[in-house]
Amino acid sequence: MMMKMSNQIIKFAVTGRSCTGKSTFINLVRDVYPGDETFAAVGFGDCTMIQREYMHPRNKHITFTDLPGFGTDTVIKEKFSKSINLSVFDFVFIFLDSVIMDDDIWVVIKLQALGTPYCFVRSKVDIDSLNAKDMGKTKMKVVKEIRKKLETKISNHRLLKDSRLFLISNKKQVFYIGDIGPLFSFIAGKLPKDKSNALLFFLPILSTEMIEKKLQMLLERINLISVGAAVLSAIPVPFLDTPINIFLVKKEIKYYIEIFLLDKEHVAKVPDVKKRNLLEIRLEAIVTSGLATTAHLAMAVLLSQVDSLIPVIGIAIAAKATSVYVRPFLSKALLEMKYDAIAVYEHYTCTKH
Ligand SMILES: Nc1nc2c(ncn2[C@@H]2O[C@H](COP(=O)(O)OP(=O)(O)OP(=O)(O)O)[C@@H](O)[C@H]2O)c(=O)[nH]1
Ligand SMILES: [Mg+2]
Repeated sequence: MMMKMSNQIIKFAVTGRSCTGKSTFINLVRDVYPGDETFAAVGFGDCTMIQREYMHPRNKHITFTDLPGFGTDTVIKEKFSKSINLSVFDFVFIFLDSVIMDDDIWVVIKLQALGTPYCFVRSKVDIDSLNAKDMGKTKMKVVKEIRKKLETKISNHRLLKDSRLFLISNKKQVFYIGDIGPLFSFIAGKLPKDKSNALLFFLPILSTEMIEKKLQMLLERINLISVGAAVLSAIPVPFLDTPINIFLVKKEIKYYIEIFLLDKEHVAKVPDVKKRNLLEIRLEAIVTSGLATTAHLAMAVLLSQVDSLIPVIGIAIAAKATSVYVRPFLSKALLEMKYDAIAVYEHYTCTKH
């Protein structure tokens, strides 16, 4: 499963008018910051002049191609058309300004002909929200109005009417205003299952909804890992303390830490993170004792004896027992880590403020 995930090739492209936040978005979804090697330059318009592919820092098969902003004097449609092959992409984001321009429609027609999924994105809703007060409106009202205006335009247009629109902010602190969660749920629905799982695995946590989605994906994985552990332990060895089980479970816990951003750096400043102890080098000891408390000790002794006495019966029982103990241990760890992930997310995005 893990192998499958890291081998999935997913090619995204981001296109749209200049200065609509494309490069900023590409940095956001890869969780890279100024100074990082693959940080995409952002600016004040006409910033990205040539097509460039940016790899996900933890998975080189997931790429985001930053296309030059069109609709400016320097980047004309014909040039775009000649030098850019839209057919290679799995999904295309079309970034909008406050209005939909002919160039945007032109790209949609191209993508529809190719059968490539796409959506419109309008970024910078945080700026609109900030201005809301001056207009005597609430933040939510302003966002609603922008949505209504653009959606009316989309639904009234013969070629655009099935297109989806997402309003987002590229600023992490104000995610709670926009549609960043629904945007990625939409994309996941447009990709084949293996690709959408890979995306869920490698995307940074951009919303609490995403934490829930990651959790569901990981719970599905537990069935596989516990079956995997069971199959491995069916080689007649005492089941509970086999190094293979511990190794697998430890590896799985390490994935959770990575996916839920519970690594040392992220949790350092966050209060109330319960699973902090999992970060220590004692991970193996924690996993071993965790599994031992889940298992009923007398049962364990009995089973390991059966195992050596009657190998065939032993194999079946030991395999079953392992999956019975690994599954609850991992599910419990995962559920606890979910709450920690929410605490970390809220700490860094200030959703409570
Ligand atoms: N407040 C706010 N600023 C944003 C947001 N997205 C982008 N910006 C800012 O908008 C400016 C333009 O962003 P870029 O990411 O360079 O835009 P681009 O679409 O890549 O522009 P070109 O490369 O010229 O086509 C930068 O100053 C960004 O910091 C957002 O969601 N909120
Ligand atoms: Mg750019």
